Amino acid sequence: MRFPKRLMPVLAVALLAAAPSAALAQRAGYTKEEFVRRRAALADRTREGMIVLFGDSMPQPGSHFRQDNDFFYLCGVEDLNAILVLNARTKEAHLFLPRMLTREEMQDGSSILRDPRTRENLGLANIYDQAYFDEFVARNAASFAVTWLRLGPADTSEYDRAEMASLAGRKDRLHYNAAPLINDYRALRFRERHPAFDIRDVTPHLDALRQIKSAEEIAILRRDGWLSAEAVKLAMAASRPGVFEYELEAVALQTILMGGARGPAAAPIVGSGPNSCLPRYDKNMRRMGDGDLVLMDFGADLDHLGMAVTRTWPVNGKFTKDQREIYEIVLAVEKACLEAYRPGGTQEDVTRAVDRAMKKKNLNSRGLVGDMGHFVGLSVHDVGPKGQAFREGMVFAVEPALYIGEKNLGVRIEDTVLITRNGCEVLTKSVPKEIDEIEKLMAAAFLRKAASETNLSKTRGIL
Ligand SMILES: [Mn+2]
Repeated sequence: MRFPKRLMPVLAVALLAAAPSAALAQRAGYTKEEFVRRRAALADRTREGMIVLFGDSMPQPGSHFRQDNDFFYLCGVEDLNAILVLNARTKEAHLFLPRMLTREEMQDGSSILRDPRTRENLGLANIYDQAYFDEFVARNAASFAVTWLRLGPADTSEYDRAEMASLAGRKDRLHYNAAPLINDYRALRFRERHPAFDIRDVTPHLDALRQIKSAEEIAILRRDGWLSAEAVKLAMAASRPGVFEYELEAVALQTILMGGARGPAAAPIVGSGPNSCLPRYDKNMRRMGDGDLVLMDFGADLDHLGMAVTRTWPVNGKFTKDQREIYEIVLAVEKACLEAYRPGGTQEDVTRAVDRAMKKKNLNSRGLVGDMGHFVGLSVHDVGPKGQAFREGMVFAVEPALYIGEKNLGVRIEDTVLITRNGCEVLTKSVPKEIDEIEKLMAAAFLRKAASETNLSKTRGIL
């Protein structure tokens, strides 16, 4: 039996009353054209076949729903359980969404499926009820003969694909946990249902596109860099002996939320005293003592883009001789790294710059740990092939560190930089890192406790 093709899709959309689309309003920093350009660029790379990408299906407990990075990158849709199909030849994009029950709509508000402007708003060819997906594939089997799925792991706001895969490996050490990740399961299901299709991996193409930031992304990243730096600066000003680590986290969180961020991009790290030597410590429950150093690693999730900035400072506002010595080494190394971040530069150039900086101080770089750099974008540890030369539009976090456990003395200094035409722009520069600047800021804060409240008003409504 043959149905007329054009009647099949359940396009109730046009018949229903217009409802404001919350999902679109959230994307303050992006235009429709941005998503159209991204899809066209992906289609240009894959050239043939259909690209199928599934959106996230579960809300994150205790926080706002945050869409899968690759899915968001291609269409900006924040609804649950969406599927995007992109025809690589015609560049037409089709979105599949679940039809919500009346009861769900009364509680969550209606989805963009209800909004007759959605197709136009998102530059899509069609919006279909999700229930039509398998039939759509079957009807267009010739176009799907080559199908591009994401066969690599999904990244998150905090972890890149490789980290997600290794966390899954850790989870599966206990065989009772060994269920496949949802992304792998979907690829298996699709392959099982369509054994004749030539299934290819779209992940490397997504990674290649995501590593070069667009003008719209750069504008958001600049705001995010300033906002995240301001958050750490205010936490610095709020530090004094007797204050708990989580109080600094609270100051930073308030700052970014007031600036329109949806939350932190990664779990905030505030490690004082012995905790400053644990690179990934994020319990943040210790009361900070006189004479301790505190290390804070923080970044906002603003318009779906992350940020990374780390500073280390003395809780009482004054560096001791030991602290100063270690801090100056890490600071010299960080500055040397930043010099090497320019178009055409490589990781080897960064290593050489670090060696030169260390030699100047009659030290070798053996004690230095931590990544010299990682991509930043939709994820704080963003995707992208490692080991290439730096190119304009790439964004990196630079984060040398020294941890001296026996002295409870860990120092990390991290800035996020954008590679520009002839060097790099430090997006997180507004939080001090020079010793005298830090000491001055903290002395002023001690004198004027109200400083943090006054400064906080600067971050309001920056969107
Ligand atoms: Mn980092």
